[in-house]
Amino acid sequence: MSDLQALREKYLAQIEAAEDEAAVEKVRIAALGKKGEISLKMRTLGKMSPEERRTVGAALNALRDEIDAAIRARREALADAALAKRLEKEWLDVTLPARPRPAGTVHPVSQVTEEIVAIFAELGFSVAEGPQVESDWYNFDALNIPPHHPARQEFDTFYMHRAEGDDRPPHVLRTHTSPVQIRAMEAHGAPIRIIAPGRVYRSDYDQTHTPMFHQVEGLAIDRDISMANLKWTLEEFCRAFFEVDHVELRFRASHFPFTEPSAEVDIRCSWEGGQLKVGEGDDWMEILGSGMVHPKVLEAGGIDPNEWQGFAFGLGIDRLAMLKYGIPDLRSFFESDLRWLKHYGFAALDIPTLHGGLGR
Ligand code: 2U9
Repeated sequence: MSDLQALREKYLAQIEAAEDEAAVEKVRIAALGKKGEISLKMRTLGKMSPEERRTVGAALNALRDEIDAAIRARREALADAALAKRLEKEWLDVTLPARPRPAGTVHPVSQVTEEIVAIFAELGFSVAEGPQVESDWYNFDALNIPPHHPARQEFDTFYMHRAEGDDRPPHVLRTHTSPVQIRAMEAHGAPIRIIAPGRVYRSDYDQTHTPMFHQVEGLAIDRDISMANLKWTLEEFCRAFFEVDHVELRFRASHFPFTEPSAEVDIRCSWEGGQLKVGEGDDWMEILGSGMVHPKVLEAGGIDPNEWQGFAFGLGIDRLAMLKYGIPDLRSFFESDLRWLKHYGFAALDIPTLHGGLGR
């Protein structure tokens, strides 16, 4: 039995001293492998007397189990140590801020368009869109601006080139989004409540004019719509857009070919220290044009003016963006200067809603 004790001590010491998996395996083979020392000893049991076999067999089994358990424990310890060593090198600091990624911004015109759409959606208006190249009928005639009417000159229109002999009707870059509303009237009839935001074009360029700019026009047609509905709608719009509880609007008689009567709308404001405040003060600022849709325009859209009437309005999105966000020069809007876009642009997730707040 004392040689078993010697074997036990020898192998347990070797297992303890094994520095890696290969060394452990070597010990396992030497002790418990097919030709291992303990396996060979087990084979000698057959030649023993039953008495001896029982005691030596039990002792050998116990020794084999003990060495097997020691090998397993050593393997586990080596694996734990290797993992600990790896983790020491491979740790991550999950508290580090993410690497900054260059992110684009939402242009103020897009942001303000979304703000306006959100407000009018709440008031029951749908968004309508249409082509930017229009026939002169949709852009002018249908809006009660016949050929040779002086208003055609006022619009500084861009005409599309037509080759000699091309007998298609003249086409223009739309000078307002009104043709979108004519098309919507044709397609859906009355009643209708829409806004038409989009790009429009006029040949003009200075600090407050660019040849391409953005408009929103609105149209509400029903059986008994009046200027009172127009006034309430525009007041609600201004309160929501400028984010103030109180606004005061002033309607000044004006003239547009497509509305009768027509009014330009001013909002009460102050300009203290160059800062615009809406709803208070002694100044008035013109913000939009409006009126009751001219019967001839209803007719052009296929709507019977004896049965239906409605209001319309138009406003410049770019100018509203300048006013709301304090942007001084309109021309800078379309220069694609990345520093300007970074400064005045909006975060992509800053989506305007009435409940979540419209602006910054
Ligand atoms: C239809 C009928 C009537 C739209 C209107 C205005 C008055 C107006 C200007 C505001 C600033 C253009 O961008 S701007 O220069 N617009 O003053 N627009 S009424 O009237 C319509 C539109 C469509 C079928």
